[in-house]
Amino acid sequence: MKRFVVALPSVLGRNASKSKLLKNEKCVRTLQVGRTLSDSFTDHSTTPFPEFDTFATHDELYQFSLNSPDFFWGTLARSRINWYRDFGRVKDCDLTRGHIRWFLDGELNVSVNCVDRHAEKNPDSIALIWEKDEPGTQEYVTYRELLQLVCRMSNVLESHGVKRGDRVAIYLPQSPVAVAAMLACARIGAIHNVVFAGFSSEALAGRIVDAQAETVITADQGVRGGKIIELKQVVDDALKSCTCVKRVFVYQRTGNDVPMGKLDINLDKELASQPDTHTPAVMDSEDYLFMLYTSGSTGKPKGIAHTQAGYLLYAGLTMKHVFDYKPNELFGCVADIGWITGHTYVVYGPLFNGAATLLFESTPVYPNPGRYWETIERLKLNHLYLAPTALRMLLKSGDSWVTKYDRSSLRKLGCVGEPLNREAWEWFYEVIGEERCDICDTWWQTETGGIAITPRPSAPGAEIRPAMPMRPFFGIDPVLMDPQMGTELTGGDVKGALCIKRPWPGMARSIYGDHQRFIDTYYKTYHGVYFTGDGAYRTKDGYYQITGRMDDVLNVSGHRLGTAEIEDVIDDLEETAESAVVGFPHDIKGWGIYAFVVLKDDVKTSEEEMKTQLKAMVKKRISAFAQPDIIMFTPGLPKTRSGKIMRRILRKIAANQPDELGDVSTLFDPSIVDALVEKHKQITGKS
Ligand code: 7RM
Repeated sequence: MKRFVVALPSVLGRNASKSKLLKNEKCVRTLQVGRTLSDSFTDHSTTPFPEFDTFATHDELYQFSLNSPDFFWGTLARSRINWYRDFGRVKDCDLTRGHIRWFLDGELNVSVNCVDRHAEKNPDSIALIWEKDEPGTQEYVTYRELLQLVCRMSNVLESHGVKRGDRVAIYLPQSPVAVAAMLACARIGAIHNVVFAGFSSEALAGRIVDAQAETVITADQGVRGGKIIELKQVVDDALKSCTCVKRVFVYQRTGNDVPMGKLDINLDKELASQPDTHTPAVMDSEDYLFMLYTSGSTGKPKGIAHTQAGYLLYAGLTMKHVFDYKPNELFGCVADIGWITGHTYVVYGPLFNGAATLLFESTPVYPNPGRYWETIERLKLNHLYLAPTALRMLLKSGDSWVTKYDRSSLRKLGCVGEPLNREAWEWFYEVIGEERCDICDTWWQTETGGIAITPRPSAPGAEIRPAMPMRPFFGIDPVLMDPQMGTELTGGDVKGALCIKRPWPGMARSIYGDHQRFIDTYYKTYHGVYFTGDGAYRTKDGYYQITGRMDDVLNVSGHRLGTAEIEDVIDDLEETAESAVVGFPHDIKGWGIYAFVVLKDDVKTSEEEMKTQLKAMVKKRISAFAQPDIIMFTPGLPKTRSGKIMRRILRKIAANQPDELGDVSTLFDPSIVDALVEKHKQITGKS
């Protein structure tokens, strides 16, 4: 078995001595809730909730979680988290003010809960399976090795002056070093701000500046789909507009030469020179653990802030119970750590439970569309959690890429990010899972911290219907609101705005640096309940199906994008007068991006040239996945008399539904609609 060695054999290795591990006993002894780390919850008995074995049915326990949330969550928090100091009140929440506090005055360390306690009990069990870009080059990291790496990383950060409460931007490829960087921040009390390593330098800069991060952790280069990604170069470009950054740690992923400047520090060398033990910081339950940027309908992406204990508990519980994780199983969430799915189901959820978790560095189609299935055969993964967009893409390549590999190790399958259409669901169930594995269509958001609606857990053998997340998780109380009346819709067979009525431990606490925006975005639309931004349908039997976003947020291949973000870039083209971006249904990506662009008078540049320029600008300012699929140059946009763009009309045109435009008489200039329909036909060849 190949071991991960951070390019230096001395850092980690099989022969790490036991005495070194014992140095970490310091933190074991300071636990004040009357037990050692080894007593911690790792029960995997036949009953999933040994804490509540008096409840006969799933439904009873679910009802109890709603009716007695303090007892429910308090019990689980005590049994599953290792605390330095027990908490007092279970919660203190007032959603009208976006005031959310869980496990008050409790003290803990998240990295100790994710690493130390497992390293003590099962030092040689696998923590990370690094599925590197090249098939067959995987590396394994045990809990002992992960602990040593996290400790070294913590010492590196502290020795360079990174302190509790500091924001640390992480711009790294999927790798053990990236996981260790996140956990080291947690260990020393710094707040990590992971930026997906596919974002452009401007997007990265915006996130560094908004967070006022003094520290950046990056790599020389990334490797994905056989291609080199110049990560350090992107950071260098970003730093031209960030004056707050004082140091940049550079991990050698490829070891190729990259220019090093005066802020740059060789991370590999630093790691090698630091001791592999470290005394963790004692954190309050409600100290920030991390922030993660996500797109909304207006303005710049928001730094969603999560705290320590509530997030950790919710990540751990959902990972274990939604996927029915059993000890020694290999868990494979193929999301990137740059997204919330990677935070919760690659890092915190699995490690909290002492699981072996996959770090997938490659793409679903490298070197061919059999990659996922070949990986499953080779690594013998028991769980696979992926995005519908990947499934839809692979479905098109045909069954033979799947069936030529042995998938008998698979036990549970999950997906997240966008609605999973019926065809893809059936392919997932029948072809991938050979009708043997439950499919969990999991609905949740950056803001919810973890899975909120999902078919499992549920009563043994309970039905799973295609293409809907169906049932709320424990403690989650979904409601549908009438968008016109602002009141709750009751009963079945209704559609409305999906809200969640009661607080749960994993929910976001704030938008970093702008609590008012947090209240305005999530708690004002429907007074005092959390508004998700999604619409949903509730069936007669009370099951939930997500109908899509109700605001100007697009979900492209599972990436959340505000239409306003793209418009901002388009408007910066010299020739642009104004623009409107909408989504249109797309076979593979879920949604495609359609940009309507009004040009200034007397523009001489050719349309082709401007299209190329616009795409390049969007790629540079946001990312490649944000580039419009279709750009239409138009003399005007459909506007109301008050000047509001009627996006509904643009959406219909983009979706090839000119017959369903509805009433256009309120438009200032209704004739513009015909012009748009005509031009759309020309561009797409569709009527
Ligand atoms: C985890 C994640 C959140 C948005 C959300 C929805 C959409 C997510 C599903 C889904 C239909 C699903 N976080 N979404 N899961 N739509 N069915 N199972 O994706 O913050 O990046 O996006 O994604 O619109 O609001 S996210």
